[in-house]
Amino acid sequence: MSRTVSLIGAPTDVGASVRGAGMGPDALRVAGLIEALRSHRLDVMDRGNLSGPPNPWKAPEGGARHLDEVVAWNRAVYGAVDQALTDGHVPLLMGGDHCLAIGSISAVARHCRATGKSLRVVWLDAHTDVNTEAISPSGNLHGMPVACLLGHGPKPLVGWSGEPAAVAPDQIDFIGIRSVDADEKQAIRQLGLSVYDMRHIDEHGMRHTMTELLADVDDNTHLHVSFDLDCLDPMEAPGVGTGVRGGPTYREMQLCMEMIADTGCMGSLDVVEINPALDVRNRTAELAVDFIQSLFGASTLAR
Ligand code: 4U7
Ligand code: MN
Ligand code: MN
Ligand code: MN
Repeated sequence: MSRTVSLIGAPTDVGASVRGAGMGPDALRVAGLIEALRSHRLDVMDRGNLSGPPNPWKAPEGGARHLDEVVAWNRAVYGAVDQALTDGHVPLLMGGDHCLAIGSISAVARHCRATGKSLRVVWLDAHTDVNTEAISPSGNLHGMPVACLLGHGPKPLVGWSGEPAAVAPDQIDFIGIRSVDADEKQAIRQLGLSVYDMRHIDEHGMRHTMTELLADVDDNTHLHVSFDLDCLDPMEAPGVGTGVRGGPTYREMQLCMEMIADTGCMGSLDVVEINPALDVRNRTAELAVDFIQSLFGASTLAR
């Protein structure tokens, strides 16, 4: 794993209908992300914030809200993540809402194909984000990135990796799921997605769940982690727009992150959906900084 991390800020909430996620990148900086990573002897390059169109706050059209704006932001994200990977760095995308994973993971998928790496995506979220414009109850594109990456969803957001689908269903695993919409459930079954929902974690524990999920990760694996802060219980992480009670605890999440770090295979990361407007004294961004450190290999007794 490269020891240089490229921080890429994407300050937008165009994929959501709750305002505020656009302040996420600066909340992470204020919470000390750069200093924290440097304290673990990582080289950190802060690439600053990308720019893109403002949020027009319009109603959905054709089942999707702000499609043009979401395309524009994702184009910027794709370019920046692609550049970071070309430079041999680990891109850390600071959202912004979760629609940005389309550009981020499409760039990662293209890079993996070019370098012969096998891509695995770990989706940490309360939601599966596999709605399409045909079935979404909200029209919000932050609920559709997985569908787009699998080759479904609005046409302008599909095919960015150079293939019809950036990832195949067996390349993505979901952790922490506890809110899936009615038609989304059917899509999950049809696609055969691996969803480790909260019941699975309750019954088997985080350790067993992660052991199972990471079992076939090997030296040639590029692990991409897409971390939606609403994965956590809202008691821990109040600063999110679409919180759902009943999420993993702080300790369970730490174990999840540490087990990912132990593979040594994490090559890229999204940290999304932090909403400082709904937060309590930047607590959710500070929590995110704790977990990001663990993902990069910090642990209680590690130097
Ligand atoms: B997030 C939702 F209806 N499923 O599609 C939708 F419940 O990126 C929520 O995971 C999506 O935070 C949440 O609007 C998107 C809703
Ligand atoms: Mn999400
Ligand atoms: Mn979510
Ligand atoms: Mn959300």
